[in-house]
Order: sequence, then C-alpha cells, then structure tokens
Amino acid sequence: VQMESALRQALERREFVLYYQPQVDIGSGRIVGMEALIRWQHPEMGMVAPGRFIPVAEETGMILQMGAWVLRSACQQLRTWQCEGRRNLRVAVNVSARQMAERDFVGSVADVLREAGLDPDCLELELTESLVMNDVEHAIAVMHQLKKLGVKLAIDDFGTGYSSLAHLKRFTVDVLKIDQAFVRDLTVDPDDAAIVTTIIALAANLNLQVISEGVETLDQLSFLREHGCYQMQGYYFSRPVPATAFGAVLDENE
Ligand code: G
Ligand code: G
Ligand code: MN
Ligand code: NA
Repeated sequence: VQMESALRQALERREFVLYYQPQVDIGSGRIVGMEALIRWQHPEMGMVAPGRFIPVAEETGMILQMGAWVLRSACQQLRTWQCEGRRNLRVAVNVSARQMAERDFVGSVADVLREAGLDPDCLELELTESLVMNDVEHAIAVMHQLKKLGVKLAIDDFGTGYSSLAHLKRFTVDVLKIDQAFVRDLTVDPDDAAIVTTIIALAANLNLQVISEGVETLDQLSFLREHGCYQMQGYYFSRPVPATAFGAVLDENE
C-alpha cells in the first residue's frame, strides 16, 4: 500500500522520466529507433531502478496509469524530434500484461497516436512471451487489432518465455528481440551461440525482423553480423539516456 501511494504520488509529482536507448542498423550504421525505458527519480531515494517498482506497479494495477503515461510521453517525444527535422525514427515502448488486458487498450493507443500526430508505423510495442501466454486467445485478438491500426509489434526477451512455435505462427508480430541473456556469453558459450543463430534463422524463415539486445562488445557485434542479425541495441552503442542527451546521440550519428 505504501509503495502504491508512493507510485501514485510519483505520477502526480512527475517524478518519472523516460530514458531512450538507440537501436542501430549496423548495415548503414544509422540509428533507426529507440526503446523508451522508464526511470523513477525519487526526491530522497534518488534513481529507483524499474526492477524495483515495475513489479509493484503490476501487482497494484498502477502499471495502467504508468503505462499510459509512458506511451503518451514516448509518442510526444518522438513527434517533437520529428518536428525538429530528425529523420524517420521509430520508438519502442514496453507493454505490460495488465495494459494488454485492458478493455480498450487498442483504442487508447489510437488516441495517443492521434493526439501526438504520429504515424502508427513509427510506434513499436514490445510484448513479452509471458504477457502473451497469459491469455493467448485474447492477446492474439489484440495483436490483430494493433496490426490493423498500423503499429509494429515486437516480442521482447524472445526465447526466455513459454510461447511455442505453434503460437508464434499465429502472432502478428514484426520483430523478435533476442534476449540479452543469450547475447552476454555468445562468443564463449556454444549453447548461447547455437540459440542465437537459431533465433536469427527462425526470424529470417518467418520473414520477421530480428534485433539483439545487450550488445556490449565488438566481438558480440561481429558474431551477430556474421550470422545475419543487423539490428542491435546495447551499451556498445549507448546506454539508455534522457531525452535531452538523446538529441546529442542522434547528432553524433548524422
Ligand atoms: O531499463 P532497465 O533495463 O533497467 O529495465 C528493467 C526492466 O523494466 C526491463 O524488463 C524493462 O522491460 C522494464 N521496463 C522499463 N521501462 C518500462 C516501461 O515503460 N513499461 C514496462 N511495462 N516495463 C518497463
Ligand atoms: O526487458 P527489456 O529488454 O525491456 O529491458 C531492457 C533492459 O536492458 C533495460 O533495463 C536496459 O537498461 C538494459 N540494457 C540495455 N542495454 C544493455 C546492455 O548492453 N547490457 C546490459 N547488461 N543491460 C542492458
Ligand atoms: Mn524491452
Ligand atoms: Na528484453
């Protein structure tokens, strides 16, 4: 209850901020998008990691208001960058199971896009396998509606959840995000290497895009490129940074 009221207060006091981490196409070397990641700047506790408050927000349902704020802020921020003349970029936003289960989630996404004046295909929603498996039939129905709306869909943390390949076939997703757990020891652990190359091949065969997260070293980058993964995200390129600093990251990439 204490944490719940602290989270509600944080929303009112605007203590949440969005950080952005670039997603790079290593074929062209260009930043093609960014993932929005929430941070909590508490006046006394300092920066609170999402791992500490997202689970509480999920349990208490506060994730609905928080998630709505994240979606709106990320879309408005992208629109601002576009109006400043930044080339075509997309923004990836994490979606929780509770949001997906909301009665009119698709309608609220449509409203946010319209209010921000953002083209739907600039928005990518990241869904986790566990979110989708929570209620597969409902999730598939919502995914279809979101596709009709024109937004992009990604499966986050791919390979760590419980979705089967039979389900994947029915998901109207555009992107598989290879979980950083597989990328970390990619160059030294043959099992991780096998898993990663298999996910890349799976994506190619299903005509899906594939992006690796948690890329920290040139060795990892080289391995991924050699095996056909050209979109990457990770500390090797940039840590998640506040919107103000992201402008400079984009400038450097010009
Ligand atoms: O940014 P960081 O690596 O600390 O994020 C930790 C976890 O919090 C990740 O699993 C990430 O997906 C999740 N997360 C970050 N921002 C959001 C958000 O806006 N909404 C939701 N639902 N999860 C988020
Ligand atoms: O679950 P999700 O993939 O949304 O969470 C992404 C998380 O991974 C964020 O908390 C982000 O800060 C973190 N992250 C991003 N890049 C790297 C990286 O290169 N290495 C590590 N260890 N974490 C990363
Ligand atoms: Mn994510
Ligand atoms: Na992930």
